[in-house]
Amino acid sequence: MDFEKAEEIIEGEVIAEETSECIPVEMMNVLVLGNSGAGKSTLIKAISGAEVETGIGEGLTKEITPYVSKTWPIRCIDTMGLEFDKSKQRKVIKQVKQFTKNQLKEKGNDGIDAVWYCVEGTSKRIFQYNIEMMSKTIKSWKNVPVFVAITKSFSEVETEENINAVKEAFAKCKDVNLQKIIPVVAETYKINEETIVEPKGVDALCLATLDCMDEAKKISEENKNRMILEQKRFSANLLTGTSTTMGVAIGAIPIPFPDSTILVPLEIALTKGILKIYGIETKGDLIAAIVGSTTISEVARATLGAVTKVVPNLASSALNAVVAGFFVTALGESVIALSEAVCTGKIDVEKIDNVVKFVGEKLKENPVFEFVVSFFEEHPELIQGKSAKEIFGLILGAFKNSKK
Ligand SMILES: Nc1nc2c(ncn2[C@@H]2O[C@H](COP(=O)(O)OP(=O)(O)OP(=O)(O)O)[C@@H](O)[C@H]2O)c(=O)[nH]1
Ligand SMILES: [Mg+2]
Repeated sequence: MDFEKAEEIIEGEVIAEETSECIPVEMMNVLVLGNSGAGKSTLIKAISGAEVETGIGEGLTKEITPYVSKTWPIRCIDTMGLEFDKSKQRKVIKQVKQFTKNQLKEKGNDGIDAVWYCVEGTSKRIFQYNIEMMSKTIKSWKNVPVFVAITKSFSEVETEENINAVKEAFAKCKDVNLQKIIPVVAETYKINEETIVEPKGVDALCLATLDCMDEAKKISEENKNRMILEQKRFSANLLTGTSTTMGVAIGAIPIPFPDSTILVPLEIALTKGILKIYGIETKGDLIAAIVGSTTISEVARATLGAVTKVVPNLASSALNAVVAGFFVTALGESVIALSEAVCTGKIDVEKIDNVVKFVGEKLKENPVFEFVVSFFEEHPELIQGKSAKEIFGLILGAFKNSKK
């Protein structure tokens, strides 16, 4: 397999910034179909790493758009929702055909290699009519493998029920080459101030898709493992991002958070969620040991103390909120580092003392704390009259810029 890239990239398609070095030229073209709002674009965003427009409202995606993943040798083709409306359905079919004819085939590509059909896991309804419509849309690609992504699979207890419902609905549609049904959470889902559902299933969907394609079978195990780890890191960063926002909100109370337990449920949820993303089995005492470690609270206390000294006039709730946010970010990053060390055999998760020490060291090493203190010191004028959320955003933006 040729590992050069870029040659077959189609004009006008969106490519995530840092395409991995070893992406093979043989890119798989995956057509993403499903009803409007099912979560097609959100799924693509989680796989490609590119900016994809998502959101509420009827029929957000209007044009067929390809996105090349920065991790997987997959080009996801985003489409308009397959609505009940026959004319809209015809438009989708027309757009897809035009696209494959004009763009993919011209480049000597075989067209569509697989279809991801998105079914919303929360809707509790799978209409036969929609499956038939999808089947009609893909008729031109004889026997193309179809993967059902049960999107927004937030509830673990409903997963099996949903899988069975999809199986039942597809059993009546014999001409669809159904390969696998995979529950997916593409983006972190926040249930309340301390409960979050972490992303899942995205790597399983990509792997299953690659596994059914001859060309992709030639990808070395080493490259596959790298792709899986990259995808997991992406998901874990999404979870850390949501948790950080929650940390800022929770931290906005005047009691210094390192001395109270207000942030603990969120810290537990974040740690547990990241380990789960990486498929690391843990016993309850490991998470409690990480979150309860004295090094961790010392880092939080020292940062809060240093910041308070620098800007004594800023409301303590704002200070607390900002530091709490950065603390959650740093904890997330440390647990991601731990998970990768466990997955690559560098650390044994059973050795709790080593694990706690590792996380503590990573947390202490995180440059964000020093940056926060010096930002407050150097730019007291920038924070005047701003809310904790605004100050947090300002410092985070400056920190990201400083890393570039
Ligand atoms: N938290 C969370 N929200 C999701 C997930 N998947 C989809 N959503 C939300 O569901 C809504 C619709 O998602 P989109 O990805 O825009 O749906 P779509 O299928 O592309 O919709 P159209 O472009 O209108 O056809 C958005 O508000 C998303 O944020 C998920 O895994 N987690
Ligand atoms: Mg969309």
